[in-house]
Amino acid sequence: MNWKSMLAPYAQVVEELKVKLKGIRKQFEYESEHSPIEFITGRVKPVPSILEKAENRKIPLENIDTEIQDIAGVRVVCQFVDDIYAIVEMIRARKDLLIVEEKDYVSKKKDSGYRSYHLIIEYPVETIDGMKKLLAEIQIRTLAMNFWATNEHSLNYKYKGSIPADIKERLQKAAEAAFKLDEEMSMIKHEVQEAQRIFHRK
Ligand code: 0O2
Repeated sequence: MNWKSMLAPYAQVVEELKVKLKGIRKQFEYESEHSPIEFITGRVKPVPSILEKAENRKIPLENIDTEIQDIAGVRVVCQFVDDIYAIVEMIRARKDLLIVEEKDYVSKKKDSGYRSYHLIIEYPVETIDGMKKLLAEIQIRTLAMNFWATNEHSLNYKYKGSIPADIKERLQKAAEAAFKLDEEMSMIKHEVQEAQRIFHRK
């Protein structure tokens, strides 16, 4: 497998999605309105992670482009839980991509404690061999959810997927605390947004 040439269009998808999502953030900024987007990151899944996922799920290499949906991944991080749904609606209304699957781990967390909203999209990208429709995953989450997921991801890496029970318990508690933080911040959302508008105009 020539990984470099296989992954090049995915890198293009990540870059294009980042530009487009950053465009949304900029437009809100110019309007001096609260932007539902705090920051955006993106990555192409590293080859060892693609191979590991393919092996764990018994996916033949020739099928990875259709069966591994997050080779191209973009993450949108927001301040408030409501912002997540606002972004989902904005993405739903777009004509330059198609949502093929939605996973709402915001209202229904995963057993690990993980919360995030996942959209699997089909995105048309122009390549030297013509247009290709590739799958990509957009993860949308709050700053608190992101903090939790980043730490849990590091621990999972350290313990190779088998986090000790006592740490798992702490993580569950931390997930609850992050959830509570999001709930509390939602209660004073308008205050915070007004303060930030004043700050932004200065
Ligand atoms: P990496 O290193 O981020 O690329 P499914 O078949 O739907 O059950 P699938 O296809 O893995 O599972 O999709 P899912 O559940 O939507 O998860 C895809 C990605 O979401 C993961 O990619 C993580 O980025 C993130 N994610 C899902 N569950 C968790 C979790 O419990 N903790 C953390 N920290 N992240 C999670 P990868 O490939 O696992 O990892």
